[in-house]
Amino acid sequence: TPADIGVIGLAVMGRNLARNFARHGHRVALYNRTPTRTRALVEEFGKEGDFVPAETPQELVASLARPRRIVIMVKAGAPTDAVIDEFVPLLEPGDIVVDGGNAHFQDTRRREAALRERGLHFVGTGISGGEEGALNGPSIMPGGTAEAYQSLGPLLESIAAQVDGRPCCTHVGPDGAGHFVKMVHNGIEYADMQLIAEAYDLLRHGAGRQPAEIAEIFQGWNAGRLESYLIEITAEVLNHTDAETGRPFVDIVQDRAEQKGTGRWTVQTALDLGVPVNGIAEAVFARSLSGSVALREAARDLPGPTETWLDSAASDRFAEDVEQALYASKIVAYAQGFHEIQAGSAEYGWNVNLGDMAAIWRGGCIIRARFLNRITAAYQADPQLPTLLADEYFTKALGEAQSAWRRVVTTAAQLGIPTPGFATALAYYDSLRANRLPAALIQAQRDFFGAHTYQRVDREGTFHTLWAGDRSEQRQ
Ligand code: NBP
Repeated sequence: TPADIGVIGLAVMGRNLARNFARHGHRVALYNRTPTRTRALVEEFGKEGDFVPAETPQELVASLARPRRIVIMVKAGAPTDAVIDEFVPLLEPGDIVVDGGNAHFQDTRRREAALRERGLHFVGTGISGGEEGALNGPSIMPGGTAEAYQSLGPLLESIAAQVDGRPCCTHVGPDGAGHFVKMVHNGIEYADMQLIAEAYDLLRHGAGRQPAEIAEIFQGWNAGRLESYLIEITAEVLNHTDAETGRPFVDIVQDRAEQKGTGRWTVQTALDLGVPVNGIAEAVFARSLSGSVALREAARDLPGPTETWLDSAASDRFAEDVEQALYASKIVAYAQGFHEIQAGSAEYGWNVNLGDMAAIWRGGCIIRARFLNRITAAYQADPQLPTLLADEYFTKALGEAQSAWRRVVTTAAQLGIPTPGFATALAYYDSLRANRLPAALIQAQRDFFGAHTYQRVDREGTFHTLWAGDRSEQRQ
């Protein structure tokens, strides 16, 4: 019997995805450039399901039912193009090529257009959840045509994480939509991690709590509205003791955060679209700053405040304030990410359903969290909502949190503890709220030095003041 699906690229992700398909009763054809990986998979996990190993691309293609469905799971970039070029000549119109790697959505748009010319479906698919998710149920964000999804959807939905009986997989939209949404998902993940790290830092260095005590606080938060995978694993990390030194594990890890690039893409794309994603940008910059060894070394002796700890009474209250600040800042970061998806969807004509995106992130992926239900509800109530902050539930939550949030940002500044994520989220909130922004002054400055013109609050038209002359106003 022919195979239901083929998986190309059997490193950690491809291997686990192939096993996941097989465990769900699908017959899975396997191919990897280096055949030892293919053989190892069958040897170790052959009993888990129905595998058809292939040693050449031709063999893989010949083993598949039509229309053929193949999932490419290789390193993003040039390797993905190499694999596409190798397989495309062997395929026939109607066949479906899925790229499950972390491709840039513009690459996906290019590849989709090229394969469409040949009558092939190209489905750029975001897959989140890492190694573990790939095996036990990831969150899956497929782009491409609706026709391709009809054939592919049931297979992907069967291996996706399930929450409340619903698979964490849905057709996101045409061409690059799936990879765009995955990119923003990762950007939000950066922001979420940064905010959690700041909360830890404040409790550790402001309230004087030890890592194990902070783990307990996080466990408490995880029983409430902040319940999420990231809070849960944070508590586990903080509870972990280094076997060698007996010290808290968090203290023996070098304080330099690395990055693979999807956070940077999210910010670069936001800049191109003109969408303010301050929280995500600060998170990317915070990682860059942490890794700037020479910069930090050169600045180590800069003076700080004299007051550096809270007294114990204040520190008890402070933990509650930090919970409020974290929730509020997290809402802002997600609002910015969803704004970017909305803008990308409008720019490229994808018609992405924002509420569905929050729904398929409820399981399988790194940012899975209880409060995503609230985002789905917000977009169900108003699919055109200009910002999540304007949704009734979120407006209320932010209103309740704002005093504590302000206290946290103020205290952090007084104690000299950097909280770029909390601070920029609050600045975004206050900027959106403002009746008048000082942008009026900036526009006036631009008119002064560059005759860039301005519009008036009291009548229509475009104006310029003759700053170097008699300062009379001209209508343009
Ligand atoms: P890697 O990203 O480490 O890629 C290794 C695979 O790519 C191997 O199968 C390798 O074959 C193959 N490959 C390379 Br490299 N160059 C090739 C070429 N020119 N032709 C054919 N095959 C080539 O694997 P991974 O960590 O499993 O990730 C796979 C994809 O999934 C990536 O795009 C990644 O960004 C994405 N992703 C990863 C995670 C995660 O948590 N790791 C999560 C979500 C998405 P070989 O065995 O012959 O060298």
